[in-house]
Amino acid sequence: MPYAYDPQNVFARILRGEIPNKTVLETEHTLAFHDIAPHAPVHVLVIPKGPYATFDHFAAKASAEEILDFHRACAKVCEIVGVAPGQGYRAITNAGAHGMQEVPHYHLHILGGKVMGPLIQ
Ligand code: DGP
Repeated sequence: MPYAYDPQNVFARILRGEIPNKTVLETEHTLAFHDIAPHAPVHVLVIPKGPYATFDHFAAKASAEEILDFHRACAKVCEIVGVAPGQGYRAITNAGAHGMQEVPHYHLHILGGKVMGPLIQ
């Protein structure tokens, strides 16, 4: 089955400028902004600008340039918000129903500013 993408999802609307965001970093292929409901003192979402629904969709279909840009942007975000080099952080992504993904546009959560606790609760 081909990968599907819903262009009405909230992050697509942020990318189109229809919903405001608190931007941390913007590059050619990537946008990073503060989560609206943070789970930690630092909670940034990093998203590709392209129409990718999940991590596996992005990893399978994005260009090498997009993938490099995304990961370099993640590293830069960690530096900007002061978690690396430093005390560290957690980077996670949720995918699909079992991952309890809420917004169907691939995003990496970067969480820090406190000890994060066990991964699985
Ligand atoms: P996930 O469950 O992995 O799909 O996480 C979605 C995250 O997106 C969740 O932590 C809340 C955040 N979020 C939802 N809507 C908005 C929004 O309009 N703006 C911002 N900045 N974050 C949002």
